[in-house]
Amino acid sequence: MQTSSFQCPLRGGGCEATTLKKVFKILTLFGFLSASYFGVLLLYNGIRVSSPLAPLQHWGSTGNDKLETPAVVQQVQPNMTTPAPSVPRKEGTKPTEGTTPTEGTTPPDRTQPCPDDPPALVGPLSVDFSQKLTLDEVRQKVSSSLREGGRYQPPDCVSKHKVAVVIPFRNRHEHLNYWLYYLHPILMRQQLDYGVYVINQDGDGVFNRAKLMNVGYVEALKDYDYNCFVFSDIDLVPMNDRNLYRCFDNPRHLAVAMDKFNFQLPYNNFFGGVSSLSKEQYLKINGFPNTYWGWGGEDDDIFGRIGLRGMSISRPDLQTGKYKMIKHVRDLHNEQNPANPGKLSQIGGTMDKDGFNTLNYTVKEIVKDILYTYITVDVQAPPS
Ligand SMILES: [Mn+2]
Repeated sequence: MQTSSFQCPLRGGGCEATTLKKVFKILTLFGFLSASYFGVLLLYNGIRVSSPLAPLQHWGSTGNDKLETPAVVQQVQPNMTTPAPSVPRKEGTKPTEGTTPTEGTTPPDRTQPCPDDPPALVGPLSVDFSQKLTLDEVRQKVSSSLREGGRYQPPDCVSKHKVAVVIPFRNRHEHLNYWLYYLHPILMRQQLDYGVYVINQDGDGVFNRAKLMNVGYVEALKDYDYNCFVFSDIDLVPMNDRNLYRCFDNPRHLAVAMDKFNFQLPYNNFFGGVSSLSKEQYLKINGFPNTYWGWGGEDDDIFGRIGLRGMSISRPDLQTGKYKMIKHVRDLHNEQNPANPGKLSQIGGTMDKDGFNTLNYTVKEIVKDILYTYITVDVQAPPS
């Protein structure tokens, strides 16, 4: 028998159990069919987008690359205040030729040198650290054109800037995610032939930023014939992609206008944050001091070395050189060292006795991620 609380939906109220059942069956069948249809559609799209090969094959061919722009592009695009009319879209997200192109695609022409002025640059960028990013999210968003170890080469020209970006590091994974998320697309638009080296100080001893940078220099050169080194703090993201992460006729100070210093140089000789030195410039000053344990002084020492070797400092203007710093509390085991400032007057005597030629350390582990090369190193730090 029918249960009576049921209300007949049909006009006229002629609801018979059998009619209802039929209607219900048809509806169920229809629902099921459409669900499966959508399921298949979704699956198909999902596979196509996430397949690493798809964009590669696609970009290998010339011309019509408008249809299948991978998800990466849209994700990176909103960070630019200057909406970049199709140019960065094309340049900024091209994958490298690094992975062997699959059959049937014409390899990109890599015989031409890249132009001095990278065409895809957009200028001011909006940088925002309010939303947390996981490493996986960053991988999904920016890694499609990278090679293992955080390596990249422009797909369509030969870059003369073979840049190792060296980041002294300990316990700042959250910052690293932001850094990778913002910097990779910028460095790609700058058409650099680059690799990212995160030099992680092992243990809880006193931190030594300059020594880790020396380690990065040596270890990066074991990978590739880099001719330029950019040394960057993990928490500094440029707000303008025209701030070029390359080397110049003189050592370059890039972080000239940090938000924490009200977008000004804190003092004239400031060389902290982000800097670049060619291989020759680096060797000319015997690299960096290894003896600045704890916070402070090492950047001033490097500035002193540069002057004593007759070089000057190159800098971008204050607009181009804007940086946003990720806010943080002072790290453990990186206290300000009162011994450091006193060493600055001695640089003339110490430069040749403390630096590249006296560097010693032990590599504990090298991990190659798609986004970076992560080198954990024992720098023989004094206990803190
Ligand atoms: Mn900082």
